[in-house]
Amino acid sequence: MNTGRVLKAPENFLDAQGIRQAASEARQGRRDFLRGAFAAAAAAGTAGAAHAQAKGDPNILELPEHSRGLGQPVATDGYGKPSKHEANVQRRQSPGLTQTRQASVSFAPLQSLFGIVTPSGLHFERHHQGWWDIDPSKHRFMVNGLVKTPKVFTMDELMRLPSVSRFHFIECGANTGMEWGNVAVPTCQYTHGMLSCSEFTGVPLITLLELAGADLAKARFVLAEGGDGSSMTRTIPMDLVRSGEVLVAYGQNGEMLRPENGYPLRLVVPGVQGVSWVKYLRRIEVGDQPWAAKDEAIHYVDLMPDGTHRQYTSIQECKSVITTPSGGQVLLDKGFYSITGLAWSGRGKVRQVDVSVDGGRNWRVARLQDPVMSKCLTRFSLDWVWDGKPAILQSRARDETGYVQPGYPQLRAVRGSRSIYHNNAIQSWLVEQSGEVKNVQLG
Ligand SMILES: Nc1nc2c(c(=O)[nH]1)N[C@H]1C(S)=C(S)[C@@H](COP(=O)(O)O)O[C@H]1N2
Ligand SMILES: [Mo]
Repeated sequence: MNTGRVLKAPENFLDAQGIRQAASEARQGRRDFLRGAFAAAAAAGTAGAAHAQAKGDPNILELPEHSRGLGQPVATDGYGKPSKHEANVQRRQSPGLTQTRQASVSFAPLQSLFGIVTPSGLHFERHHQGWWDIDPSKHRFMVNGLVKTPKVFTMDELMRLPSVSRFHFIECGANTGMEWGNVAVPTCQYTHGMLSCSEFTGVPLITLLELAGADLAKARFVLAEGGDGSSMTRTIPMDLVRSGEVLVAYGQNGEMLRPENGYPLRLVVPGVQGVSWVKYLRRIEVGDQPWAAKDEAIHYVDLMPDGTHRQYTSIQECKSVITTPSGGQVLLDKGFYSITGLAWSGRGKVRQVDVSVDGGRNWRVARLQDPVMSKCLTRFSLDWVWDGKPAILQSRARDETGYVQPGYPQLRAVRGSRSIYHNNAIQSWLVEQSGEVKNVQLG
């Protein structure tokens, strides 16, 4: 059985010519390697390709420099960095989107990640008015509105309180937005990369409301306000806050939040679209009706087929994507591959993921990797032997409420075709006979 080899998509995903060139070089390298191995086997009179390969390969025959020389001393810059061989693994801006310096987005390289956690330096970014590196000693957080005593907290005061740490995904409501128009951006970094998952640490918002003596009988909503120039404000239902899930967070993956992700304080609203996870959080107001702020009246609304705007769509519905093999990658051989990807639901745990390799005619149940957590990314995988013929790979997730991720025809039947936000349709990757993987949309 061959062990499937996937060519990592090169730096410039959009350059199809470059991808082809790199794939052909990689294949040529493999042919030369095998030819050398068989020649060595013939010369040595041994049988067995594995043994022969080992015989001819200088990478196993010769002691490398790192086994003979002196290694580097401990890192002097104090904060570790990835291997220089991983320089291709980066956040990227989509060439298909208009960017200004202040209103910008970068996408996480989902195709290069393992497990469920997004390294903080690769977390996607979405800034409505640029990012800041705020001095935590000057940052203040205020609670006001329907409270007995409006309160102002320093970071020290917040960080003295009992904290919790929880793993959750964050997904921008605009993730996969370009696929509404069947733009077919080339890689899963651009189709699904406004998605990340971290362990967040902070204080449940309900604790802070109680400290301020919030009128919990009257309170129905809170308004969260950010400290950057975009004056990001979002209404959040009290039910989510009451559950204890909403966090006023300062920690991300064991360290303080990164500046791009809201340092020193951000709201974590599990299951809800990214825009409500207000960064540089400076104020929570308790109220009894929604505020209809600019970020919820004109942005992140869904244009429905009947011409009305659906407001306050907040929960990110169940969704999944295959990250390997995915668009821009190249399968170099026939044979065994581990199809793998991510599934998530804003309504709880992922219960099952089905994978199809024939465009949805047949489905097999994928393995879910532990741990499977609520409102968190879940890693799935499925064994596959590629026969070298064109194949269409799809994944379809189901969550613990029984909701099943829709195909494009089902999604469009409900949502029409003029949306920008909240696209959770099944993604299809076409594996061509050449091994190249392309983004395609089925019916
Ligand atoms: N203060 C503030 N909060 C914000 C934003 C912003 O621009 N300013 N962007 C929002 C949007 S639209 C998203 S998707 C998430 C992105 O979070 P990230 O940059 O940490 O990925 O933050 C949200 N919170
Ligand atoms: Mo967003």
